[in-house]
Amino acid sequence: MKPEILMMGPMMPHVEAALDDAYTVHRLHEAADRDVLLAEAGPRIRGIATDGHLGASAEVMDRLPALEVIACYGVGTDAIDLGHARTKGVTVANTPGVLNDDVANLAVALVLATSRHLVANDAYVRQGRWTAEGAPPLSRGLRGRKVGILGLGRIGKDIAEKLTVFGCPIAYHGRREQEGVGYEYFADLTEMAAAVDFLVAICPGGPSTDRIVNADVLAALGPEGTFINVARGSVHDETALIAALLNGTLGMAGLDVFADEPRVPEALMKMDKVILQPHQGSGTVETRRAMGDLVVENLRRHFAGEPVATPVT
Ligand code: A2R
Repeated sequence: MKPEILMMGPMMPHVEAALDDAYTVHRLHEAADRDVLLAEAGPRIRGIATDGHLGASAEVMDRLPALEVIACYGVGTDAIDLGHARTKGVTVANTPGVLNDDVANLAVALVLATSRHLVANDAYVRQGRWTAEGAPPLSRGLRGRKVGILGLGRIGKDIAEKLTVFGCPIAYHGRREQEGVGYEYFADLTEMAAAVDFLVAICPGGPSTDRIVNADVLAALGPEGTFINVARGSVHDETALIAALLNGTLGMAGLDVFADEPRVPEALMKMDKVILQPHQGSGTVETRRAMGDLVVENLRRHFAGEPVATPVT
């Protein structure tokens, strides 16, 4: 008999096909009545396939007394109640590593696009302003402009390496200084913001980083500074961010993540000193396929009695 698993939302077709092949899959998003599905199939469900947005709440876990494993499509596990999973002895796996390159590339793209006014200048051409008004205001170069990375982990290190090639000195902030890392360390985030031209957030979401980029940090970054967030929308204080951009105490922003996705505040949509992306850090065909393969592999390993490839510890 195939093990039974719960799918929290739609997944890539190749992932759904592989999971259908190996398991009896209960699709929560397709259930006419979720309560009925959980009441009927809940006691037999041994695994959850989810993503970084849908996660897995304590409430859902409690409806699944035979739950053994949660496989998350994404590296961020802030939507999964990890403490509850631990208490229940449930293994949690995510998809770290395979998305580093593309998330880092998007961060670099946002650094380049903000500094060179890429989106505003595109509009400038399309609106006929180049012919009507002449050349637009000059943008800024990158060489020598310092980048502070909030969260120098797997992805953060890739961002640092890529931006070094552009001639950017790198600094970082985390809860501790890392051994063997040559970049300048700041124990205080506000102090780092005051010392850099770009602040790039790539730390996990969750309570410990909730609105860590607050009004003080943004003010320290300053009118010539740019804030880039490819981490989680919970990491910045969105009200403070909008205020700082509106009153000019912050220069620019490049945002791939928002406090209440997919809703983006109207105020941000109206500003041309902000570049907006619909949470696409890992959103390439290649990376999403690799993430999907890893979800399938983690579940396969678990049900074969092997340790998952990428456990969340
Ligand atoms: O604090 P440290 O030294 O453990 O450094 C980690 C840092 N970090 C924090 N920094 C400041 N305040 C915090 N409360 C805090 N918590 C964690 O974030 C570490 O350098 C970095 C996370 O690195 P990794 O665990 O290797 O994660 P990865 O794969 O780079 O992904 C980062 C995040 C995901 O959690 C998603 O939210 C997003 O990228 O896609």
